[in-house]
Amino acid sequence: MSLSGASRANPTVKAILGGTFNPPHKGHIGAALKAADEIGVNHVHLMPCKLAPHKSVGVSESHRVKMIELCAQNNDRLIPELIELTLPSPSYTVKTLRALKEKSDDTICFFIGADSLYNLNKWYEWEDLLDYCHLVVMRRDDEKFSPSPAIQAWLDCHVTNDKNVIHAKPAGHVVLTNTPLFSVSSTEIRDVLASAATSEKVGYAKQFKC
Ligand code: DND
Repeated sequence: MSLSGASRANPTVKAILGGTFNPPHKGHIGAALKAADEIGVNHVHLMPCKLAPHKSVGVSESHRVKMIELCAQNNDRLIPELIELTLPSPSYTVKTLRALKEKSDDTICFFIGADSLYNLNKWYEWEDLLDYCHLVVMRRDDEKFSPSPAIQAWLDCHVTNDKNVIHAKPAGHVVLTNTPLFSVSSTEIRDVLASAATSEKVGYAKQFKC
């Protein structure tokens, strides 16, 4: 890991949205770009997992990567981050963050939706996540964030309203953003595409493409 004085004094903040991305959609991209705006970061790295730790994925890794690359081609604020394809499976986020920190001293802001926050205590070594990153949480289905008491207790220790902390400290904080609600999910898109006729599929894909 590089610990040069220059990079510590003026660290680069790298925003990463990890996902299964089956498929990626406007909810992922729209919310992530708004969250990036809120914390004052221009680019968002889209990081597809190799093998999801928590669900089975019925589409190939190469197909999901291709979709991420198409998103990045359509928007120069988006950059593919393919490190998880090179790491052992399943893609545990804490292990990925460690690997990223081995490569670079960048401050990492790991973006998650509120639904991921509510399940965070099921993630592998979840209480170590903030050793390596800040977590930036995007709204999902509700204006408010309403986690379980266990997550709320943890959140109370780490949440900050000061978004400048992201740029001043290397890790350890949670930011709850004011991103608008994007009521779309990969599950919904898969369900519609599975049942739609070809012409409807094209229209629906256009509606939700990034
Ligand atoms: P998902 O399968 O939820 O991704 O995985 C998200 C990340 O969590 C990936 O990097 C996983 O490897 C990691 N994870 C999950 C579970 C366990 C562990 C790690 C572990 O280490 O044990 P999706 O493609 O479904 O969604 C990507 C992100 O976008 C999620 O955080 C989701 O909440 C969010 N999202 C939205 N945010 C705002 N508005 C919407 C959204 N739709 C999805 N409409």
